[in-house]
Amino acid sequence: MSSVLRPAISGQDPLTPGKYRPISSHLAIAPPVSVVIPAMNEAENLPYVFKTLPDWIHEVVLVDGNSTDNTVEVARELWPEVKVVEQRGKGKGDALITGFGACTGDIIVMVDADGSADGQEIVSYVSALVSGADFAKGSRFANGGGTSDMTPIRKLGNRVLCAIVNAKFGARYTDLCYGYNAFWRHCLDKIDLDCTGFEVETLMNIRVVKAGLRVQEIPSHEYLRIHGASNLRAVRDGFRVLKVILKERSNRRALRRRPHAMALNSGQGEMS
Ligand SMILES: Nc1nc2c(ncn2[C@@H]2O[C@H](COP(=O)(O)OP(=O)(O)OP(=O)(O)O)[C@@H](O)[C@H]2O)c(=O)[nH]1
Ligand SMILES: [Mg+2]
Repeated sequence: MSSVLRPAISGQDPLTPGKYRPISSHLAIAPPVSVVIPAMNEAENLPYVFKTLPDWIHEVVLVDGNSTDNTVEVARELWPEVKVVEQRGKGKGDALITGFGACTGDIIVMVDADGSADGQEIVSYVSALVSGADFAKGSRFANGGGTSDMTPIRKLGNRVLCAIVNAKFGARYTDLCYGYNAFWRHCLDKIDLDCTGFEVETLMNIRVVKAGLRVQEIPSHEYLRIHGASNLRAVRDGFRVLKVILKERSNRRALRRRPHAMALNSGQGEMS
């Protein structure tokens, strides 16, 4: 009689199940998960944010944007192991890039600090990643998603900008400017982020497509900001997003005109 050896899963020894941690009643995972929270004067909202975070998270990285309230103290009180990073530059994009650099997990999840994101959804994002996606992109407009926070003007702007990205980059997104996303850390090497403001999510969404990464949308519900005022200015930030789209588009054209550069780029992923 011949014995059948089970293949190792992702290079792990299947006989050491202790490496796998349960993240739901039906799923256990091995990769450590880091959660990055950009926060500027969000002390009042942090109790709601931390309350929803699952206890199987490997680490929480809070990027403080020079808050003048007690954001950092409250975070430390609520999650004593929190890794606090002080932001040197300005803007949400700058904060996220700083936070990503401080993460030690294999999977990184981006969560806003205003109470609009439900940490219980993280399991859906992580499930998609361990099932084969490179980038799990939250969507308020995919079936099952929703928003209690967006004004009609923001919805319209997001829809138009999303349609432009789909048309110009061959994406099939249902949402564009949404801050709840997750990805394998190796994606950062392929998207080389370089922006400072709220356009960061758009830049990520465009670059993952350009890099040929596997993107899966995750239906997500955005709740109302609980306390405090929005840092986003719809018209100003809408134009910043448009500027990023046009810049990424012209970079792509420039690459097409330079076959040598195109060949080098295609080694990192296929441009659609
Ligand atoms: N560290 C840091 N965090 C920021 C900065 N700007 C915004 N944030 C955080 O980024 C997240 C999203 O910002 P919001 O002001 O909620 O923007 P929004 O979600 O588009 O708008 P509303 O939810 O409608 O208020 C929040 O957690 C903010 O605290 C910044 O310059 N530095
Ligand atoms: Mg918000």
